[in-house]
Amino acid sequence: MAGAVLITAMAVVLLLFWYFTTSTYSDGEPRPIPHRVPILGHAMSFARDRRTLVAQSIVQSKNEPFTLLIAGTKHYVFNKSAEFTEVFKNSKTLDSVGFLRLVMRNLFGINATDAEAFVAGSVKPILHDVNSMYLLRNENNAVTAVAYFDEVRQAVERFDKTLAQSDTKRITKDVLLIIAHFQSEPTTNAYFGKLVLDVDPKILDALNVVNKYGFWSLLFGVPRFLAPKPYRARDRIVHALRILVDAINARDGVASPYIESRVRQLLAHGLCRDTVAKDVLSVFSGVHSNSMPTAYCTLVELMEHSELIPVFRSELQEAGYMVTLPEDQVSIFPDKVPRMRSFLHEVLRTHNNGTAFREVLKDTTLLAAGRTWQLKKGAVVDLPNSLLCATETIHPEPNKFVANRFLDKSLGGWGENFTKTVKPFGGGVSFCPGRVFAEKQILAFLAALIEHYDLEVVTTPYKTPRNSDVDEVLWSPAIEIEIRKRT
Ligand code: HEM
Ligand SMILES: *[C@@H]1O[C@H](CO)[C@@H](O)[C@H](O)[C@H]1NC(C)=O
Ligand SMILES: *[C@@H]1O[C@H](CO)[C@@H](O)[C@H](O)[C@H]1NC(C)=O
Ligand SMILES: *[C@@H]1O[C@H](CO)[C@@H](O)[C@H](O)[C@H]1NC(C)=O
Ligand SMILES: CC(=O)N[C@H]1CO[C@H](CO)[C@@H](O)[C@@H]1O
Repeated sequence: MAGAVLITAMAVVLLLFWYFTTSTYSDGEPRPIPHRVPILGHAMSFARDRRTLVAQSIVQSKNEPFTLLIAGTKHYVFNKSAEFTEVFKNSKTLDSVGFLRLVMRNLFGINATDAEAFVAGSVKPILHDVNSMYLLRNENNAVTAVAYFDEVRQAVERFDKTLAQSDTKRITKDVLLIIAHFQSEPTTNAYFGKLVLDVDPKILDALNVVNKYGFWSLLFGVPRFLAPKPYRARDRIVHALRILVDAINARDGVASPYIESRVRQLLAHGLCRDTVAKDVLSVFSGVHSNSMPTAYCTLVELMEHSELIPVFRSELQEAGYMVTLPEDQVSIFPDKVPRMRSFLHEVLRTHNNGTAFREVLKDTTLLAAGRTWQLKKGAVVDLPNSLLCATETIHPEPNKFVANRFLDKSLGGWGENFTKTVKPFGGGVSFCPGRVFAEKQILAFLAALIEHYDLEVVTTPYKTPRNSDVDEVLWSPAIEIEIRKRT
């Protein structure tokens, strides 16, 4: 009897709780997708497989924007290009400040006061200006690009020596290690100077540990004793970068003009060296954590479409790659290799797994694609780029890998424009400022490999990673490639 009363009482409490915590929706909001579990809503399926959940919801809502309740927060999901553009434009009230705060504090370990200055205070404009000035302005961007092309050349020379000394004149190497040697180490030297790899030759391995074991646990603030590995790896990187900050503070010519300027401005602004080292960590992660997995997918896709290797080689020959000095290669990458460039963007499109987030800071009226939406303060806007990449009306035959999709029609391609449509680099105020370098970085890496070497995958069978998220690539089974000098 007492048991029955208790159960009834509990049921009443639960129902009241549910009633008071169930979100209500006004007419102008995107329609909610019904869920069974109160408050948590779609949280479980969102965590398990976001792509499928969103795709099913789109079908259910007949291609209209919709709302998913996730752990008590409304997520408005849009997937039309015009809606993306409008959301990006409303950057005053639709902003990712909360997410960025989490990134600065938890992922990079910057203290609360300083993190606030980075995401919303006086440091924000400094970073915006230094990024625009050095990463986006052509003449400045070219300085680091040239340093990188020369580092790639040196990496080829070093590898040639090792190859010549080997008995069989062939070396089998894991794809991750190929990228470390021909792309990530050259990038590290070009941006941060030789000092960093001198101080810690294993610093890139430490970044892989952070990305493989720690990205989500660090981001969500899992305590150190539960995830000691990524915390230790992060400390190790910050330690090396702290030495770099000291060196930049003491003398000229230690790192690229971009990094030197960034570090000096932050120090002059009064930030302590520890915080500045952690800011350099954010750039260190920025130059590697998206480019490395993209290069990985690009190389593996090229192995699968090996008929393209001769096509790319003749494009490179026509561009004069082998007779062009590193300081003149900015004229080649990306403009003189349109076929390789189209291929890279098709890899980005087909392996894109990203969602851009914006928090609704104030009630906002959004006018997009001929409709008006009321977005309520406290909700989150989700822009799943990965779905845009798979939309038929934007990219005909979206499930087909078309190497020439982004090649001009006059050159026999499909003539799609990646800057208009594909959004692997995000958009709006957080549009990746590294995108100009990223293209040069990956194209020059690929060019050096195919021009100097014959490559053959020796792992059978092997599986191309489904997406170019860094953790996906680091967790996927190793692929080995045999490398021989091209004759
Ligand atoms: C294929 C390579 C790359 C991809 C796909 C990529 C993608 C992205 C995306 C999607 C964002 C925006 C995140 C958001 O909206 O919250 C971003 C931000 C950023 N990226 Fe990249 N990135 C790449 C390479 C690079 C490189 C090489 C650099 C540096 C040279 C770089 C530097 C940055 C920085 C500094 C930000 C932060 C911008 C800000 O919020 O102010 N990225 N990247
Ligand atoms: C939204 O995404 C789905 C992919 O799941 C696609 O079929 C649909 O056409 C997209 N709608 C628009 C308007 O982009
Ligand atoms: C955070 O670091 C700054 C130096 O960059 C220091 O002045 C400040 O006191 C620190 N704040 C906290 C809360 O530890
Ligand atoms: C592609 O689209 C972008 C942005 O809309 C535009 O600036 C650029 O000129 C276009 N390129 C071509 C080749 O149409
Ligand atoms: C947003 C998105 O598309 N996420 C997907 C990324 O890839 C993993 C597995 O490869 C999926 O489970 C996610 O849904």
